[in-house]
Amino acid sequence: MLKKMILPLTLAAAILGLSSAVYAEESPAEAAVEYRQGAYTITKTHFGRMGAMVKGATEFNAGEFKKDAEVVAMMSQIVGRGFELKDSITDDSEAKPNIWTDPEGFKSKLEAFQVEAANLVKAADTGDMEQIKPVFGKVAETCKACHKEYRED
Ligand code: ASC
Repeated sequence: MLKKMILPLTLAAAILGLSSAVYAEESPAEAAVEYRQGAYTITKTHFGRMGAMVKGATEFNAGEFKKDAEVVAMMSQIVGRGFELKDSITDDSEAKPNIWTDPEGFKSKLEAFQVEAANLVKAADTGDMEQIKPVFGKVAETCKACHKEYRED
């Protein structure tokens, strides 16, 4: 009887072990870091597409530019959610602790990004690269300003 149980029990243990490895629970901090990195990856992708058009590395397409600007503006409203968990820093993270010790400063940098990203959508509506270019530069400055204080290089 006991012997008969060895195989099924071993199998059951193996399956449980496997599934707990596959569905390993992330810590809340790991989940927050992944959320932020996902949001910033999307932001960077669309910001990069616009940057290539601004530089003339790819041909300017007003419709695509507008869509990219809209995604960046949307992400600017979302990324802050990824910092809600206090001190959510892992080995993977480049976030600096002052995000949570200087929340007002961090918030003002985030809001500057939101304002300029929304302005870029308006500029994109003109379809005029001459009007878009300076506003794109302003958005880039808000990225840099926040990274300078709140991201490890
Ligand atoms: C990017 C990227 C940033 C910003 C910043 C703008 O494409 O990854 O962090 O633009 O360099 O100045």
